[in-house]
Amino acid sequence: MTAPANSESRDVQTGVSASKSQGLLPLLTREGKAAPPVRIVHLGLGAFHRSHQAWFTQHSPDAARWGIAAFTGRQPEAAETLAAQDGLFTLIVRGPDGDHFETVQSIAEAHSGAKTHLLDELLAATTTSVVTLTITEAAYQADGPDSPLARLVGGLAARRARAAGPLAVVSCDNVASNGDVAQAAVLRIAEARDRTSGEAASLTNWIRENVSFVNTSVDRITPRTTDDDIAEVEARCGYRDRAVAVAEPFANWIMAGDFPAGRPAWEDAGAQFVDDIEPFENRKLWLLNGAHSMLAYAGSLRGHSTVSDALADARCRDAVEAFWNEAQRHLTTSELDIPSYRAMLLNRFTNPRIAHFLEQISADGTTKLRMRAVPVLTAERRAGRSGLAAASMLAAWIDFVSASSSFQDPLREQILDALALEGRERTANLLALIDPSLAQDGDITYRVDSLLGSFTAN
Ligand code: CS2
Repeated sequence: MTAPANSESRDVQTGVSASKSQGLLPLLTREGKAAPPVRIVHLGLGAFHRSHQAWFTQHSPDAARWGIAAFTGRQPEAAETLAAQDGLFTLIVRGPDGDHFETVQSIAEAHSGAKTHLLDELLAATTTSVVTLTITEAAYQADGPDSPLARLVGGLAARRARAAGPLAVVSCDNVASNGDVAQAAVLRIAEARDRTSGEAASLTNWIRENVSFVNTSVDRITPRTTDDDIAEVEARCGYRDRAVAVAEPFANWIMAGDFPAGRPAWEDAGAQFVDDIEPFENRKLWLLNGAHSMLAYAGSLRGHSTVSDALADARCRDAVEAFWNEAQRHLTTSELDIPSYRAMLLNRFTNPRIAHFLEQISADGTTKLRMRAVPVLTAERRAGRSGLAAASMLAAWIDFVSASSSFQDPLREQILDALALEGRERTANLLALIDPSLAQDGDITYRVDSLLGSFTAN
């Protein structure tokens, strides 16, 4: 959806600090005006949080009552930049015909994730009702004491100690059943804490009884902000903003679950609340994100650098369409309306003004493909078919990590070890890092192995 008509989307001059120094344009700030009171805590302050949850909150009719305190992963920089602007930032909504600028005001505070005492304080406040997460797909498996979910558990312990009541945790990462996965990870961490704390009453039980984990499907293409985008805001809006985010006009947020302490009226900003989220989440993860991963690996191998460039290459486009054909056999709920969803995706991907870099998408392949390619391959195999297109995505990933020295992945070291092997064993070991069940199926290894090199061949 695009910005609702009642949004405060346009007065770009509002909130510009009058103090000019050394000929610089004034910095975007609130100019002493109050921020909305914090009732949402966010972990994982990045561009997607700004273009999605912060934007939906801003567009809710009760936005004035719902401020966000957003924490970065660990590094302080993004928080410092945003804090210097009182949490304000410009969203460039980049449509096919031009840019639209919007000052988003819903982030009331921005903090470094390292400030755990502050996180504890905010989570222990009765006024805090919702925690949103964009901590990356890979972080749901990270168990270290300093992982974002460990910090969340620390905050929940503080909330329990203060008897501050229930709240909702809303995972906004591209993970299948993201709320359930978040819940399982949080309970695992809480159980470990209970074992060492020696307390009679358990934190685990408190979380079970008081914390609702909402499942969501989130969608808005948010390419990395460039220096040109920052310069464009200076030129067009007349202020300096170091926290600009860029996104396509489309935005979608589907949720299923309870909000025991309330929430903004996000439905009035276009969010949907459903009882059964699984079909919607599969449609998005398989069709949108699956196509993205296909293009990221096949497209990079064929020398392309953006989604739209890769899609203009018939070999890549055919691979995407073939994968969609396989995936859609398992997306049968009628309200999913797959033909229009596919058509809309092609439109979104070919927005000529969005440079969505494949490099950004190619990171963390083991985690992403587990959610994007494996379910389709498994479903195809179960139906007695080969899952050729899904297998070709896996082969493209293997070729990609073989060719790239700088790929990012939480399992990078294990990938490098497996890459040193040879033949079918090498393929099986690499597939096992995505999902052990893949390597146990000899036919899959054989098929993926035989597809290696297909995107690099002429
Ligand atoms: C992309 C997603 O980087 C990626 O893995 O597939 O970030 C994608 O752009 C978003 O999910 C779109 O909503």
